[in-house]
Amino acid sequence: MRILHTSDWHIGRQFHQVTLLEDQRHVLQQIVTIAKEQEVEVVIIAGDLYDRAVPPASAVALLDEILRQFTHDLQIPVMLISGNHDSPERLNFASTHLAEADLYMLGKLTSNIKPIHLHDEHGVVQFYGLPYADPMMVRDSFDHAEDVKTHDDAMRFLIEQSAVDTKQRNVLLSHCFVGGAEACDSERPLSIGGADQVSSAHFKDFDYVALGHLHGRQYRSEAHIRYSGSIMKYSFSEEKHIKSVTIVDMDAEGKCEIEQVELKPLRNMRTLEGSLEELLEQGKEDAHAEDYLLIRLTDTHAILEPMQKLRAVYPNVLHLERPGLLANNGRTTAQREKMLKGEWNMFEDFYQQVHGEALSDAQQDVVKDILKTLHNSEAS
Ligand SMILES: [Mn+2]
Repeated sequence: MRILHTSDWHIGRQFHQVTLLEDQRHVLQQIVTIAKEQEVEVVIIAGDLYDRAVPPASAVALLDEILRQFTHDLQIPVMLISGNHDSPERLNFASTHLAEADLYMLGKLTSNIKPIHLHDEHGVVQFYGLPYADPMMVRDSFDHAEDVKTHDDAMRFLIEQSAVDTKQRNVLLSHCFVGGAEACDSERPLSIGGADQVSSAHFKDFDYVALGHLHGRQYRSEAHIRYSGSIMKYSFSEEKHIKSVTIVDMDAEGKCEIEQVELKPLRNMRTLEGSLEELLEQGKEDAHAEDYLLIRLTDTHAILEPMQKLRAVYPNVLHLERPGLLANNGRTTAQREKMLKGEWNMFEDFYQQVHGEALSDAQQDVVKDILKTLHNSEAS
């Protein structure tokens, strides 16, 4: 059986007040194309379909459009679970009816965990989907679950309840944090202080484990226990990530061959460092000037409206850092003298930029007087 595993779509997410919907449509459309070209037999999505429990209408419309292309246009079954960003009840809406159309939306945990059966030429493959649930939700959903205190307890309990028939081939979908895995800045922690991690030992009865939650693609302890990673970069800490979907070929014995197919973003996320002058110059030649950028300006003097100047060549600068200024702005007593000079130099630069000429001698005296008065009143 050929499976396409993806997760962490986060449809409707904003990044530094910019909506990413167009970028998300671009990569989701690629996933539809990959599913078609690779002739996959099922698409599985391991949680965080939406970025928020109450997603904007435009996000709901985009998910609807993509799911329709899979299940209706291409006739590929889709199975998905909720993640910690999704609302279990909302994702579960009309799921019984949708299942009749091969769209399996497992939004909400129930006390009756039953696999979905899909068939290939070798027989049945059982797909177990565990919607995201914290320990309290597990205690509320089951009798006799009062001992479930941690996420690890919850996973052990849910797998026991699943009563997996190991004579069949089995696939698990889960949205969780497997111990020792590598996190990044765009994931919302499941709980504070490391109590959110689960052991990969719970997954021994499964031939493939499709994980969601962590946004960097990676596997844990064995190659078939893996995170597909998010569909695009959602923080600058993911700058070096390669985003992809995972294609899994499962043979008659349940052995898996794994391939990762890269996704190409509409706009990449990058960090640029240099002086304003250098960056403005290289921006003119930059074929990817539309990328989402974090810019670190190395200039040590004050600059008037640097963001506006940068956006003239790089329209999607989202964040600006001034390491050059920080280096100049130490606040120890020993550096007080230097700081006074720093303020003076900054004002000189500022005046020069606004008026296009330097301060006259008389103006210099006035500014120096003002600075002295300010510092004296601060000292007293
Ligand atoms: Mn996520």
